[in-house]
Amino acid sequence: NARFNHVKADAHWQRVWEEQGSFHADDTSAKPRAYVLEMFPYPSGRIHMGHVRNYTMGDVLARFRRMQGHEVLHPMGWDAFGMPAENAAMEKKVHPGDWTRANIAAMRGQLKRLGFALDWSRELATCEPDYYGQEQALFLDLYAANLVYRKESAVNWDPVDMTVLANEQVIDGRGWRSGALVERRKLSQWFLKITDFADDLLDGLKTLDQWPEKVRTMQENWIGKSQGMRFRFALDRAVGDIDGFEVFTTRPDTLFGASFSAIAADHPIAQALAANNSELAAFIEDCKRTGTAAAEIETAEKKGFDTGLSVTHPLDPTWKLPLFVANFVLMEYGTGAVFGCPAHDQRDLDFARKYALPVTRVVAPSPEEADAPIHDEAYVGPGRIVNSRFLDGLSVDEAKAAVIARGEGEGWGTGTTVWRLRDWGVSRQRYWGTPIPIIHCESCGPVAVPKADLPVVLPEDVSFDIPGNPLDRHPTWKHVTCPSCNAPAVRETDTLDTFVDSSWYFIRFASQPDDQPFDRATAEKWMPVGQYIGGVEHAILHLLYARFWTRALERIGKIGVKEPFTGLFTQGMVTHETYKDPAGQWLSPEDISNGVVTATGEPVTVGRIEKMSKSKKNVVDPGPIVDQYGADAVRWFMLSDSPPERDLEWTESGIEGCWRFINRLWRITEPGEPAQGQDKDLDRKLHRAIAGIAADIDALGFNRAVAKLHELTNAIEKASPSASRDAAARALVRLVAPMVPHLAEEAWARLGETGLIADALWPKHDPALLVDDEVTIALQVNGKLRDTLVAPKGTDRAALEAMAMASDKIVRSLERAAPKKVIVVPDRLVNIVI
Ligand code: ANZ
Ligand code: ZN
Repeated sequence: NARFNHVKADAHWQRVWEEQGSFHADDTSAKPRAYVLEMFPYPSGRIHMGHVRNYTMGDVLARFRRMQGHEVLHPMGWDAFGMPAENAAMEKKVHPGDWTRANIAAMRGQLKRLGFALDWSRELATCEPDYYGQEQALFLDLYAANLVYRKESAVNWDPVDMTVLANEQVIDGRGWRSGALVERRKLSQWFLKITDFADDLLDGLKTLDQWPEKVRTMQENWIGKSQGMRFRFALDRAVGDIDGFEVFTTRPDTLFGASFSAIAADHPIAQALAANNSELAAFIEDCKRTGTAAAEIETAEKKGFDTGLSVTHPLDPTWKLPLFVANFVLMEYGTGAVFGCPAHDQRDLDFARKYALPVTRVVAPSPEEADAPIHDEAYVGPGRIVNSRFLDGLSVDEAKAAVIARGEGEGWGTGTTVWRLRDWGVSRQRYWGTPIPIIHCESCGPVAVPKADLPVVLPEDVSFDIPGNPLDRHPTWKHVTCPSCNAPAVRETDTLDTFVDSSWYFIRFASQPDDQPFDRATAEKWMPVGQYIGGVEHAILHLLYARFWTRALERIGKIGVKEPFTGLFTQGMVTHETYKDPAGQWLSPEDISNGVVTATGEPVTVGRIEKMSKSKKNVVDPGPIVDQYGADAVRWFMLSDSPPERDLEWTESGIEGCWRFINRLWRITEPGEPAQGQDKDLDRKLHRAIAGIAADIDALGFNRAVAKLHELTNAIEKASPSASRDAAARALVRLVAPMVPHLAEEAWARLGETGLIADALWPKHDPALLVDDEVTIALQVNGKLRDTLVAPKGTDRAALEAMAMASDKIVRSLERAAPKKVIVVPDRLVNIVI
């Protein structure tokens, strides 16, 4: 059997592992624990190469930790709520639950065929009541602790589909499906008080030294702590009884660059003015049609309405600024009013150009640029203050402090700490999500569903034939009695943002009792996750929400952990060449044979190497590849070549190379007649590999570990028969086991070893064999380096002295002088004093 039979071996060992419960994590084990977790997948229908790469990395680490004697928790589950299931329901007329569960079944099968060392007994799906019911319980705990509240807030409303759209579903101001102009609407929505933890979330980042720097910076910027100011503008003419208003700024240093002030369309002053100004009223209506997404406000044309009023500059009573109502000022943010500084804010600059307002530079990167004109781009960089009277020459931060001090001294303004972070709006007007466990009663207001009545289960009998939220129009589901007064009442029909589901699943993996979200003591045995692995696309939201949720649970005494993930690794993407036909249409790799379009014989243009995506048709489905080459070859491919944080290009030749390597491993681990004799060189190579590969896997340097395994394999192949060679081949099986576990089990059994390699320990290395046999000795005369020599390690003093005296360079340096003293430090140096 010169060839490794992956078809047989894969199925066999996967069954054995399952039967023996090999990867069952034991809560009561006395061993040191390791919690290895990859971000759980959304059950879209198929496992893709990105999943394979992600889960292979986690699997190697999990298996390696087991070999190091750890009790490992390595679970898998499904982030199973969300929009695509509802889209499928609308398009294919299948129930979101049926669609999701079928996808889970298919993907579970695919994952199992890759032989991941997962504890399937802990599998969970967020769409099942046993999970989301416990999430509802946690939501109510947070509600009771005042970390949940309800507030009016603007949403993107699609007037044709009669539905709320997520920011991603608004494209150029229009609903992605209906194409209708999206409106801003106010709805009462549920919020989680993440801002309560802003400082702590920021501080905590400092402790996360096993997170990528990049991710920590992204979170820091997202939280966005800075110094700001609120101050009052006096109106030149009162509007009703309003004689001024407050503005909020993060750049008080630029106050001398002000050229206008602006208020939101729904600011009380704008509303009051619109009451007898139909033109303004029409403008306000128009403003409501801009979406709420920051990106959208950024790109929408800046429009304003000149109220004819003006305000007084707080640092100069003779200086008047015109007052506009502007579409880019939001009522929900700050005070709903701003001063505009076109030179240093892009929105203000666009606005100023449109309405011919002055543009004055007040920050310059260098003294020479104090009067450098501003063209199309606002200057938002660092520098010193110019054209600003008493602020001239100060840095931006010094000037901020100076203006705040002046405002506070004179009583027209106050400094504030400002956060970019907003509270987390979790209400979604969707069916396929966790029902928010609240009942609205006319007399009692919002009332928590009693815990005994949880879970609030989603009704199955819903239709997606007409737009809107099926929970809302369900004939009976929402009609209940008020838990506190028994009057007729209605359920909340909003469901939770699916990011809530993924904010605590890692705790539920650690402990999943039936009667509560988790058992504190058991959860704490595993938590925090030692190594979390996933895509960098989750660098901000998911990771921040999970950090928040864990802190919130800590605050209410549910768990003694604040940071959920000690180590974080963000892996690169899997890429592939792209192809086009002569008409410029994307072609999938399957449409091509021998460089031409199979169907037509037309030539194929090979395009750039890009992330696998459906739109570019460069997706390679792992399923058939696993059939053809086996799980181990695919796993090996995922670990080879590229560092794990970089992109990895999928190629046919690459996977073939992996398959050939698997077969080489298979051949050199074949037992033969035991050979005699020692091969010191091979011994040393083996022990270096044992230590080196362990260090590489520890540092998630999988490609480096793979390179070392190639080297060792070459060395074993080249070595003549010896006891050392037999031992090296035997050890090799253990060294490759985390990466190619099916081959390793098969080879292990063939070598006559008892037990599974899944239960075997990592080989021990002999530290003595890691050290070099030869050392470089420094040769000095009066402490000055004159020459070096290479000597066997442990060479004695007399021999070293003799070798030094024989050096030409030393002889020349001595200039015939007689040595007074010779100092020899074995393995290090010889110093001749003259
Ligand atoms: C004057 C100024 C000068 C500003 C300058 C910026 C640059 P971030 O950093 O995103 O928090 N702003 C304040 N309230 C607003 C609102 N309700 N709607 C729209 N914009 C508003 O943004 C803070 C800045 O956004 C504030 O600082 C304010 O413009 C504007 F060179 O004040 B600034
Ligand atoms: Zn009531």
